[in-house]
Amino acid sequence: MIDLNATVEDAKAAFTQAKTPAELENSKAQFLGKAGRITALMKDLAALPVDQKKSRGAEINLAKQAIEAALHARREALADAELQVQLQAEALDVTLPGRRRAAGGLHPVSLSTERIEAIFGSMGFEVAQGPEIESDWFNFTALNTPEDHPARSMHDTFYVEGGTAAAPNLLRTHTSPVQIRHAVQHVKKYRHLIDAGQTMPEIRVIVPGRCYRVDSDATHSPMFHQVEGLWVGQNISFKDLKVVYLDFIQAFFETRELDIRFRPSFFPFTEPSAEIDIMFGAGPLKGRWLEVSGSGQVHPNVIRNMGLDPELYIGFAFGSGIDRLTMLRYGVDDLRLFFDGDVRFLSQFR
Ligand code: 2U9
Repeated sequence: MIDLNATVEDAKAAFTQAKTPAELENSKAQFLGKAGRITALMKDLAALPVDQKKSRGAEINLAKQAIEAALHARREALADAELQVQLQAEALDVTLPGRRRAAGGLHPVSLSTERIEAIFGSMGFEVAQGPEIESDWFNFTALNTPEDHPARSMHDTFYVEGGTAAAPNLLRTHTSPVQIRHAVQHVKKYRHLIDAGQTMPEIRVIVPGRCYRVDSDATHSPMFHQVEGLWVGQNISFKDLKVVYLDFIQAFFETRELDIRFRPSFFPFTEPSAEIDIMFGAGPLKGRWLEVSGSGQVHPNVIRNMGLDPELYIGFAFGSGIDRLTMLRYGVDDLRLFFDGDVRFLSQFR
């Protein structure tokens, strides 16, 4: 008679040999399947005498249960092993530092613009904004620029669609048109005082913003940033321009060791006009005169275009390149770095 213990041991050994669930199911068939060894043992029962059938049947059942238990245990072991492999493959190191979102920061030109607004704000200047697409009247004509002035040529100015041949539209070449717009609004608001012979509150405004010119090299960009200032009243002179600009530029560069000088110049919108140079008394730029601004006393024709009488109102204006001031402040030697969008450069200003 076949040894049931040996059959159980054979089954256990075969199950242990099975390294995958598929191999295990094959082994199971050899013992518990239709053509398996337990089924064969059951069939043999029929040939036994009645008195042995019951006890042999019970023994076979016990053997079958032992094989089923071994099968079940091996199934669990294989499933466990599979899970372990999967867990290892998908393991997360929860102690790794998370991926932080890098903190953003303002562009150096924006940092300068905020500084400039704060400094002039402390001197009582308003900050005005206006359109970047301008009419030829606000950009040139109102600013006393002759019809045949070279700045109006298509070599220097970007003309855009939307105007007429007589009144073309363009990308503003400076922020001066915003000052004209601001002055016209201001004068309209105080017209009743002016007409009654009373004193109008002074116009004191700066206009920072983007400007456009057909120009491109290491020191010129087709889009650049300018700040222009305007102070108009009944008794505003070049002397006021000098103290305002000196105070501004010393605050901007955070040093009192900074001198300024005025050199005669020409602009259509100011008369007389001057370039403003600065010289540091210390630091890497010490001792060199650097041109940073144009300026002048507002031309009588421009005062008239604001709706004011140039016999009664007078003022000064200046215009500085914010990009250039920013280059000097941070020691940047190529203007194009401001417009490349390279994070390695920009992140230094965070
Ligand atoms: C009004 C009247 C006059 C603004 C002025 C300049 C001189 C000037 C340049 C400096 C460097 C432009 O960015 S830049 O290339 N600007 O030289 N700007 S006076 O004069 C005005 C403005 C508005 C109503």
